[in-house]
Amino acid sequence: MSAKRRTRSTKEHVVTSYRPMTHLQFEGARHLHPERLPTKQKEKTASLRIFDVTKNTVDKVQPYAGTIRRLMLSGLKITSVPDSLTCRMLLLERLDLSENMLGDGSLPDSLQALVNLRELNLSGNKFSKVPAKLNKLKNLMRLDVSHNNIESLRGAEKLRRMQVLVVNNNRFTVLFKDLAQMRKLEILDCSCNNIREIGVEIRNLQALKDVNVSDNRITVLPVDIFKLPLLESLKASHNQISKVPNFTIPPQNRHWLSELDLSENVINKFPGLLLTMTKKLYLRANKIKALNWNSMKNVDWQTDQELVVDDNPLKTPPRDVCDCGLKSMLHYLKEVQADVSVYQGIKMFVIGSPESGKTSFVNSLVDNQARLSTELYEKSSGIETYDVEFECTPMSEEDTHLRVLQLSIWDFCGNPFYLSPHYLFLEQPAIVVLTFNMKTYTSESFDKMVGCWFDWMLAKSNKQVVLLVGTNKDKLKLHEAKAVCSEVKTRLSDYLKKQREIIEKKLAAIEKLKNISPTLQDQFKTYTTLLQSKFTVQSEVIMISSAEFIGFDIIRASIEKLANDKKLFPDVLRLIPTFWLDVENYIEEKGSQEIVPVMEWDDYEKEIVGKFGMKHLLKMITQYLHETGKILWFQKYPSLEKYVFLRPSWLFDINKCLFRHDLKEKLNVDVEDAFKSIGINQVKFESLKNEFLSQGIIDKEFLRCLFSQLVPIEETSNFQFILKLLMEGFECGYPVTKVSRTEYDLNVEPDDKGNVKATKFLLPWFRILEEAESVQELWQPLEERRRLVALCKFPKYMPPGMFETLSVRCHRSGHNLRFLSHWNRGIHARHKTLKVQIKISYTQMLDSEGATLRFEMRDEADKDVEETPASAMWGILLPVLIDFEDILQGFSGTLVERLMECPHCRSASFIGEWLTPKETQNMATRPCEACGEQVDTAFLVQPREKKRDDVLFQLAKTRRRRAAITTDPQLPHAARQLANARRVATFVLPPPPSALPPIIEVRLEDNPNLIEKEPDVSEPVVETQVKVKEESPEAENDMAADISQFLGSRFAHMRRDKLNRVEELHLKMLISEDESN
Ligand SMILES: Nc1nc2c(ncn2[C@@H]2O[C@H](COP(=O)(O)OP(=O)(O)OP(=O)(O)O)[C@@H](O)[C@H]2O)c(=O)[nH]1
Ligand SMILES: [Mg+2]
Repeated sequence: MSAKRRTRSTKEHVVTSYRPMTHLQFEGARHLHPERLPTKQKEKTASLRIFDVTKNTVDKVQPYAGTIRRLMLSGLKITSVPDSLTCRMLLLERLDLSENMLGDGSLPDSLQALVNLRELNLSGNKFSKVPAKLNKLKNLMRLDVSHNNIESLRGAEKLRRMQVLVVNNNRFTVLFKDLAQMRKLEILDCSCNNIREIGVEIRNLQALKDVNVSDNRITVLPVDIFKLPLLESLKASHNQISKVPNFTIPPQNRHWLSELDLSENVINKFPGLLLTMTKKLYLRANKIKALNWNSMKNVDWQTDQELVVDDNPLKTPPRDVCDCGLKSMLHYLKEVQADVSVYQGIKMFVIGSPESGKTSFVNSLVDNQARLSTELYEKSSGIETYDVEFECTPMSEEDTHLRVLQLSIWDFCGNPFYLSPHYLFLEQPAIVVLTFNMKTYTSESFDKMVGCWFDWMLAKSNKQVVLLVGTNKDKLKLHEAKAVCSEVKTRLSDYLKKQREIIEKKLAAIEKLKNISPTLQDQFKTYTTLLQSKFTVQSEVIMISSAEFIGFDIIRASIEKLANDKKLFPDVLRLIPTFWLDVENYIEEKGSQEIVPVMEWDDYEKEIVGKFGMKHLLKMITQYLHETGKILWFQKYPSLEKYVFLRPSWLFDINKCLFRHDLKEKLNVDVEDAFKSIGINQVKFESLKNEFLSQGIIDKEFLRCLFSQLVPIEETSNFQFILKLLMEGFECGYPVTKVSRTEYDLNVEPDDKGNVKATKFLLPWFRILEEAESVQELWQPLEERRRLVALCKFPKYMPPGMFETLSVRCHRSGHNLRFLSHWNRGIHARHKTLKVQIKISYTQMLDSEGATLRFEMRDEADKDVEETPASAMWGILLPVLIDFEDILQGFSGTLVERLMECPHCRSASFIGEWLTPKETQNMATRPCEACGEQVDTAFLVQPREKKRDDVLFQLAKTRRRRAAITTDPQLPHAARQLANARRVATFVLPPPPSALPPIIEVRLEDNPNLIEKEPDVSEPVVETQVKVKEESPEAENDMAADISQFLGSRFAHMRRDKLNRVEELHLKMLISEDESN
């Protein structure tokens, strides 16, 4: 786009003209063209074109100088602009100095004074820098510095009014950083440079309409560019773009691009999504092998859209089909699609320490080529998802059936901030890839790079399937990399051994006891389950390099092998009925259309069943969609089970608005006009921001600003819905009110109608305050009063976020607590009716990663009148404990011990029996093992009354728990209710048969014969074998048969995994009880 060199070098004269001139450079900018200036303004404009710059000419111009608005000096071979020329041209609006021999320092100082200058053309000169004076030209709107040798825009970066910027054919390597302030920029041409990336700053450039970044070295197109609301044309051909982001744009922000040119790049996956937003899509000369129906099915057949895919190694559709245009491609793909089988896919979570190479790994895997993430805009936050399809290797040579594994890859940001929010998503079935950087690995860093991630994963559940991946192989010699991997392997097996030892010790301690209470039994059962570690770690560390694309064939093979493992993933790769796929497509489409793609279950059920019928299959299909990452449905979380998230990425985006490690930096923004319309100016924004960052208290309006990208600021009802979802569904916080400048009341009382109207919310995750002195002032005087103390000890690891969730639950009205203080590790509250204070806090153990959570109640009643009875305290404590147990249910891999403190010596010497308190309840006192004192059991277990049942029953009812797993009619009423409340099965055996022999041996064995008898039971079934010692062999046989019959009726049809050491233990107990009789 070089301007024509004007070589007419006449020495003639000065020409002044009132005719507006055509303006080649700004061809694209029609709306800015001088021709389109309001007529009045146009008439007044005086243009001056000079064909000669001898002193004589300049002198002649002087008299006009004060009135000249346009000065054209192009193609005059001038090497410097005389100061005298511009010094008096104060009205100058346009200055054209193109096609000269100007270089750095050749512009006059007087240029700075041209406050009216709107347009400056310096193209085709010899500048190596932008003239520093330009920043002073505050009104400059159009700047052309193309065809120079400029490397950076420094010197012009402050020109906030810039609308058209032409910098093509220079030596820029970085540009976007310097554009950050040009929020009015509409046209940007930076083609033919060495620019490597389109920086995050593009987000600021919301006015952009026309962008040309072709002929650079760009490798990735950021999502943000597609989110620009006014973008019409994007030219990005002749770059090294390998990937087009897989993004979703809320429907209200979607608009059509008239043209998108991605020709001559290295894109290997057909970016079908772009067809839903582009009239003309050019993908010529890339590396695309196939177009797929899924990404094109939403294209409107009637439109005159254009798709150009010439010069790609395309296999489907065949070339002749492509040559006939988009419609023929659509026809072809639709037909082919009809006989393609679809198999169930799987999720793959990629976790690991920050900068361990997760995103690079994922990108390389997705793109099937080396891809390093670049620091600027690919630094992760939250979760990013990608979909990949792998063709599975045929099972045998005859197997001609092509099976495709659909992998939904979730790239988790490694920042420790996310450990808590990401727990929600860490679920089976999935393959977990744990990455660590082999180059920076040292023996000392094992815990930090690998160990802590196992702690994190296994706390949630020990059923994890893990691939260990060492990255950065290119930076090490082979023997070094191998040494690192073998060390990691050894350390990991030591780590797991240690984990086992801890549990085994606990088990041994219980087994030694003479009396095994139901609580201990329960603990025993949990420990045993933990011991039967179901998680699978690939035996060898896979070494990869995302820089050189090494090791990815092994990764693919390992993924395929795991996905094919029916024991680990029984449903993966099963054939999906077409009916399910219809539902899937329908939901996917719906999800992409809704601004808030969340449905409440009842509506969802009504809609899907109304359309497709088959009500009885709905849960199964929904579960399938959830397991394959198409939707999110947290059916294990009572507060969330009623919501179906039709588009997972939407939830991740919502999370990213608030839960992000770099929130502080992200909040350094200028407020938009839209915010001002709801009364938030910059000053207010700053003060609300500070309130949030320092107190963890977020204002509703501030939250609205944070979400404005996803929910337009005027959409109040959508915002209210999200707010409810966050506070009630996700239990992120609770309402508070501001009392004075520095004080808050942490309790908002409902109005007469029971509605809570709140404008501020406390989010415990952001509450960084330490315990205040005021807490001790109220707490300390009660030191010697009646107390009830329950403890939850986590000997190994307390999963992050537990306390925060608990604190939100404790705040619920059902608990009747009035919060007095809430700090980073604790809450302090008073009961609303009883005179009791409660403090819940946790302390990290100094010598290990373990922690102790302490629930302490202290009586505050007037001592002389009447002390608060222990039973009343239990009435407050028990619901809190049960709430906590409910949270623990989601962390089946977490080792936790429940204890009660001795009211005398204050050591945690009693087992916490709040779940199964039968035994101690029968006693009046119990001796403390630490001090020997007899302790009133009222302080150790909740009183044995119907009341306890009621508490549990109420809790179970209000939380709408699912039915109990067990339906054993022999289970006593209270136990059954408890089981209901906790959603676990409890086994209660009837009394033993009257005459048990003195010594017996019970062996529980897998019996393969039984499997044959019951073909539908896939797990080995257990048979009991009983040996008895009696006087005569006949008597032994008879007795053994009796016992077998009794035990057999209990266990014969029980699956191996259900029958564990608890039952064995139970049998032992029965026997020993009988012995003692
Ligand atoms: N040479 C080399 N560099 C790598 C490799 N993998 C990652 N890197 C570089 O390491 C840095 C971090 O990589 P990322 O992939 O962003 O790391 P991450 O684990 O996603 O980081 P977070 O998302 O912030 O937790 C980047 O600068 C990458 O270019 C590799 O295999 N070889
Ligand atoms: Mg990352």
